[in-house]
Amino acid sequence: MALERTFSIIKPDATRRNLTGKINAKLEEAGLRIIAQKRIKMTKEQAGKFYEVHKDRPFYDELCEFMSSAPVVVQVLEGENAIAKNREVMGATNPADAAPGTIRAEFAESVGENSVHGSDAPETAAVEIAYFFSGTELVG
Ligand code: YYY
Ligand code: MG
Repeated sequence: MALERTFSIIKPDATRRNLTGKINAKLEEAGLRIIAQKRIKMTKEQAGKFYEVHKDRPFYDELCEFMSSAPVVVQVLEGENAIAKNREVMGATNPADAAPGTIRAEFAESVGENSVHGSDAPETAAVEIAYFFSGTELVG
């Protein structure tokens, strides 16, 4: 398979606990290359648009509050099968179900405050990357 790109966020619970480096080490050890990265603070509106697909879910408002509560690190990851590989290294959404050694198993605090986001498909990866980065910021 050719190189693929995916979008990742190190979430507020993780930046608060100073875990950016530890999470990046896990991504890199899994063979993912961080080809773009920046630390930003999202507005609630920005988080709301990013997570619009979940707008009718009961956790939506809390999720948008949380994602705008502290800085996040937005990233583009590149590698063979990067979307699936990142989902694998992230672990399950609920840390109680996440496989040992995964980012969420080691660092997530709860299903809501679960340390990382990762795109789930090529179409969402493309949209999510373009939401935060311009083409010239991606240095593969
Ligand atoms: O892709 P992933 O982050 O693993 O899960 P999603 O089902 O896309 O949900 C996005 C986000 O919403 C999740 O990371 C935490 C939050 N959330 C929640 O707070 N409570 C749930 N029951 C499900 C998801
Ligand atoms: Mg998702």
